[in-house]
Amino acid sequence: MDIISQIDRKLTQARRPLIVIHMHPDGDALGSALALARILRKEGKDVQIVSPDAIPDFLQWMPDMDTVLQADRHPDQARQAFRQADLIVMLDHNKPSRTGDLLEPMVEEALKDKDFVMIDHHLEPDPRIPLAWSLPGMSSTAEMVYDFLKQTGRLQRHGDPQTATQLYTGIMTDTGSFRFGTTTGDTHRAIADLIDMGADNENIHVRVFDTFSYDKLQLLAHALQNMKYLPDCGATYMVLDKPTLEKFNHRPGYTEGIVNYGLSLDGVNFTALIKELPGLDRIRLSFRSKGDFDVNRFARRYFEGGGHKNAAGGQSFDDIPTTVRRLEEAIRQHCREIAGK
Ligand SMILES: [Mn+2]
Repeated sequence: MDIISQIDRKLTQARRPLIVIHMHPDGDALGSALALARILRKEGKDVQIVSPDAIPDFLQWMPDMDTVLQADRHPDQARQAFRQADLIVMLDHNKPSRTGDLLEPMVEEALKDKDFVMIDHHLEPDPRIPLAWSLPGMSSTAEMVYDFLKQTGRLQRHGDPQTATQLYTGIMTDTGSFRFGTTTGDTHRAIADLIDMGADNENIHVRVFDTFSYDKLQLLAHALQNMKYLPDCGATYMVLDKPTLEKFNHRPGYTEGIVNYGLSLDGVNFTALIKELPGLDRIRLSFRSKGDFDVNRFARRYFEGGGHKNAAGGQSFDDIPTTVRRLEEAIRQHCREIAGK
């Protein structure tokens, strides 16, 4: 039996599936989880989505968002949800550690005696999950969930404008509005189908991209004003330290998308964003690239991270000046490679 049929059977048998997503959830994690949950609820299942932490403001509007349990605010309810679940569904992440310090032990505990399935597009899925449908070449987990729901006939039976909106948002956000290299004809065919099903594409773009607060726009301006440019390497990077983020009243999701501006400069093939988020014991880094330079490998090698070829994340336990120095050294190491010379 192929993996889709096996996952289909597990979901059909489950009565209380729990869908867990990664920390700092993005449009893809939430879109995939909300759509799958909505369809499974129509099949009479008692579904719980658990998010490790807060939902960014620009995604709050998504249909059914009030059904998501935020674990850092309700840890006891999260614990209870894990105990009660008869199937754990990992979406848009490849290993339990991606769920953060609070949820990881709950996921690990569940691994001992509960069934698991995973649908994900990150490299190297945890080998302890036997029913892992992992396609690292895919644009998004939402496109995989679309394929899954379509191939199992669920989307045709239960799909509605809300499901279409959830999946559309997931695919749109993870493809940079259908422009990254992972966007295929199949991606566009899925999107066309979702628009036919009632996804209001214009409205979704407005809600995700044109709802900045004044503070967030000022934060972006600050980041751009202070961008470092290494023209000989075709690289840029930006730094948002804690005082800066606090000055602009940082909220979850505020730094979303800022990193992409570093790549919009002509001739630049690599960019990084260094973030010293308030309340976190480490510095987070985001990496983006155009073309051949592999930021997944870069993130793994220098900053204990990973992700995709053209979009990845990492972390640093050093302070800002040391992290900046390490980043510059790493960029210099790969200068010619990044510049494509
Ligand atoms: Mn994703």
